[in-house]
Amino acid sequence: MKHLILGTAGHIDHGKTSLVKALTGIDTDRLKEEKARGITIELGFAHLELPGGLCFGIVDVPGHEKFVRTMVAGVGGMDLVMLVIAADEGIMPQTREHLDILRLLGVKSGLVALTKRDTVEREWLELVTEEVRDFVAGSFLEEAPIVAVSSRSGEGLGELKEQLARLARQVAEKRREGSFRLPVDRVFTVPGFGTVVTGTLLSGEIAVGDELEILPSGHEGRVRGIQAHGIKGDKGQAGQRLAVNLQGIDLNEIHRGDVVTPRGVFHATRTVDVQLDYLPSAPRELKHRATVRLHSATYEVPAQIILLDRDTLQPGESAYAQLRLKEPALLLSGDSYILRAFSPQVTVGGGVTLDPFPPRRRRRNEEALQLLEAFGSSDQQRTILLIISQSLLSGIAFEDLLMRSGLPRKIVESILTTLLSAGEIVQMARDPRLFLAKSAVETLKRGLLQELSNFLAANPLKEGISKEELKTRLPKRSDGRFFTPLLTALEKDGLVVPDRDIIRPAAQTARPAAADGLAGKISGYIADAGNEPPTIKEIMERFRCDEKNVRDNLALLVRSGQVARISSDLFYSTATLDVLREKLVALLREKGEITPPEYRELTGLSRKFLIPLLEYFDSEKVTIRVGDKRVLRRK
Ligand SMILES: Nc1nc2c(ncn2[C@@H]2O[C@H](COP(=O)(O)OP(=O)(O)OP(=O)(O)O)[C@@H](O)[C@H]2O)c(=O)[nH]1
Ligand SMILES: [Mg+2]
Repeated sequence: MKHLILGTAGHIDHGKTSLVKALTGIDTDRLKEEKARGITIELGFAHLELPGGLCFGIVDVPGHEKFVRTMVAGVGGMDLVMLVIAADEGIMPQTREHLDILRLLGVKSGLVALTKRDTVEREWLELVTEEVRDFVAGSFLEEAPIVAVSSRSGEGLGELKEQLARLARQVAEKRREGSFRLPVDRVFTVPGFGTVVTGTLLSGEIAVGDELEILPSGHEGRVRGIQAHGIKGDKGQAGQRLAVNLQGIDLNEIHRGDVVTPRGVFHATRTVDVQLDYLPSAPRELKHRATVRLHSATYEVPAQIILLDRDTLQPGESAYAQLRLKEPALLLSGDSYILRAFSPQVTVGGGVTLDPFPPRRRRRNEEALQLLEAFGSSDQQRTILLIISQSLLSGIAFEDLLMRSGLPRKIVESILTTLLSAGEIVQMARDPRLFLAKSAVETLKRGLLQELSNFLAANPLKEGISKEELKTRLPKRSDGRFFTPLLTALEKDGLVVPDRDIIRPAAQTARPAAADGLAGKISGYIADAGNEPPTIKEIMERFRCDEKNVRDNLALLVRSGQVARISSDLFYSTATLDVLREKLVALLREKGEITPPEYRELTGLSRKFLIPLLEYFDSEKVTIRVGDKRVLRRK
């Protein structure tokens, strides 16, 4: 069975509801007020089966200009439309406005029903038919059948059904794959069952027991029961009108305009980039920052318009724009919307959502416009690549890519495979999968190499940087999870060499400080000075270098074991120190204890060297101080 949604549209009193009743036997005007006033106020629902396995859910909309917002909510799921024009009155204001709305909301197929056939003469009918032909020229109804019918006499109904069946066979059913979206058009309670919502399922499949989430509120519940066209079932599929009984959701927690979705799949947004068509019939130019009412699916929300590449938009022009919504709403890439002015309350434009989660950027940004162009074209690979490359150094996760692109999972998967094997993008993490553009990976790699060389320049005697330290030097806008794969890539490129927890540059064989031989000279200078080695200052003066350089070289000599650090300002050659230590130990073995003057006598050292040396030997656990004497420390 092929499931499609057939909708009505057209001016008030032109016979939409009567036509639905004539086709289905169902009177969709249920409300007392509708009966009393003879007009449709709320959306009406019926269903019709036609030979050849065709099942239509029918949505009957109100024609009154006060209820255009209700009409818009009804258009959301329509696959086919019957634009109803009364033969006696012809084209009227809401005939025009409804056709604009159908067009902007992306309805692709339908026909014109010239109703009240019984009230006009043949010549008049021909005249009106001509007028209608002109009216629909250039729209999706340009080639559509125009069928004259009378709901009163039944004339033309047979042909109408035939034409509907013919069109229905050409229309593709809604996407059954993907996650379900059910925009709510009615909410009520059924005693003993609780909250029930109705709507047209836009995509996917919904089944009894499914865990669900209401967007944008985030309330969570479960599907308790489903009815399609009044018949109970365990599931509903895209293109069907459904009544869904919700468990765990109170009546006051869900309203028309909300969307029922699986739990944790979609996110509402407050900013969207769109393609905007401003209608030729709009009463005045559209200014940057103007506020209008946005309608999509079954909701409406005030939105400010940011014109991305100009300051005003004239009636009849199109542009890229950003819509900043006053409240969050679910809007996916590819979703249509319309815009209505606050005063006068008329439809002024609409179009298609391109980027539902645009990054913050300035107006007139070339990259933004490029991405929107890609979104608008059918070049899905380019769109995905631009999204990834414009996510710069932070990259983007697979699920976010799905949300952002609005493309089916399978397609995104296969595009990613192509881009990965072409080397245009790189997968940087597994769970969740994170992707970076090749250029971003190169930038990050270069950045790490630069950090490594900055570090070595500041610490000339170190051989490399610790992994930990290098990781903290990743750019803030990047992601810590990228560090390991970046490092692995640098190793593979032969640019760095890991040495346990230290990362060394591969090219560097000789250490920078040793290269100019300064360390060797200092070492020789200290060794030659014997028991009374030079101060830091003296070394600086001797070799005409700054203190940092001297200290770095001393640190290197200490590490290599040529020199020993006695205090912050006193360095002995290790050979000299060994002799001094031996003398001290020998004397202590002999005498048991020693005072500083006795040690001075033994070595001939001045006080300047003596005290730090004795303290050094204490700290080295050779000696231990007892009062003003030293004794050997025993184990
Ligand atoms: N003679 C004649 N009258 C019709 C025909 N179809 C509808 N009418 C009458 O036109 C009036 C309006 O019909 P509806 O079907 O309520 O019109 P509608 O387009 O649904 O109106 P709204 O929903 O309020 O926009 C009613 O009095 C109908 O009886 C028809 O084919 N012939
Ligand atoms: Mg009606």
